[in-house]
Amino acid sequence: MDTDYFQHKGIHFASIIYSEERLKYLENEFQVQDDDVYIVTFPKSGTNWMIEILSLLKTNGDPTWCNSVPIWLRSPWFETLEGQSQIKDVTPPRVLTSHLPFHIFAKSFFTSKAKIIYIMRNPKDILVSLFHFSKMLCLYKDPESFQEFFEDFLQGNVLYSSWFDHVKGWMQMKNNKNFFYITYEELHQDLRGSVPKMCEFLGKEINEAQLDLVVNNASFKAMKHNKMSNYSLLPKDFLDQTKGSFMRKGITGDWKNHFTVAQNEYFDRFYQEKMKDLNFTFFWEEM
Ligand code: PPS
Repeated sequence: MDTDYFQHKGIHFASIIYSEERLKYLENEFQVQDDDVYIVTFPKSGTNWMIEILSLLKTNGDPTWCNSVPIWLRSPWFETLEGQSQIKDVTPPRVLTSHLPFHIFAKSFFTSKAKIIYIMRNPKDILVSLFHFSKMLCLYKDPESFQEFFEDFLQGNVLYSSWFDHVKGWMQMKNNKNFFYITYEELHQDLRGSVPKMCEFLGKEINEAQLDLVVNNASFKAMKHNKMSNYSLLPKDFLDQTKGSFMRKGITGDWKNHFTVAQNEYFDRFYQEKMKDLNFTFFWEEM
């Protein structure tokens, strides 16, 4: 990690879009509202996909809002410096987005009626997605090699640090009624079947025609072509999409095209060791 990063309570942040002061404020003073919904993820888990789904649910599937307002204004990033002013402009009920780990999330959430939707993804695919993303995003040093990035990811030497700790931290909430978890892989396999589960959690009623609209308008193809959702409105010096695409492949199992047999075996050993005390079988482990 280079000098533009700082550590806050063991987690790596980039000074350009975060500050220690704001992180402390969010943890200790920010007032979560009872009707807030937070989309929480480790980076590259399907965060923006979920923002699009929830945006469409808000409009009963009508894509006008998604097609006219940038995704980061529909659901501002909770902990970024820019998010600070954007959150103030959101009309309640707010849907806010965060990559924060459990141990530094807003304390006021835990005494509120607000809800969290936590999305997880096979960490092998996250690693690959983040590797490509880090070549485009100014917050990252261009990785020297896939092998170097592979090791950095396992050691938590990336923004937001360890995927393993993030998931283990948040999954402590798995039996809490205000916490809903789902995987990228489940969304990918059956979006039409997954959306009603989210609606039930959110207390949202939706008919079949509206469900069709949500599913169609939140598809990879629709989002890739929507300039409000594909981050093409961001300046090139922040996100350089001549080096790749934010909406890159949108598939499961792309790690198979990147990992060597040795890297895969090493990853599996590392994963088993790190996750053994969680006692939980993830959807991608059964695929
Ligand atoms: S970020 O930067 O952390 O906010 O990224 P995040 O949105 O969490 O994850 C980006 C990956 O999600 C894929 N994506 C989708 N896949 C399928 N369907 C839809 N609609 C969709 N929207 C986003 C996106 O392509 C990134 O994954 P990769 O593997 O890089 O393609």
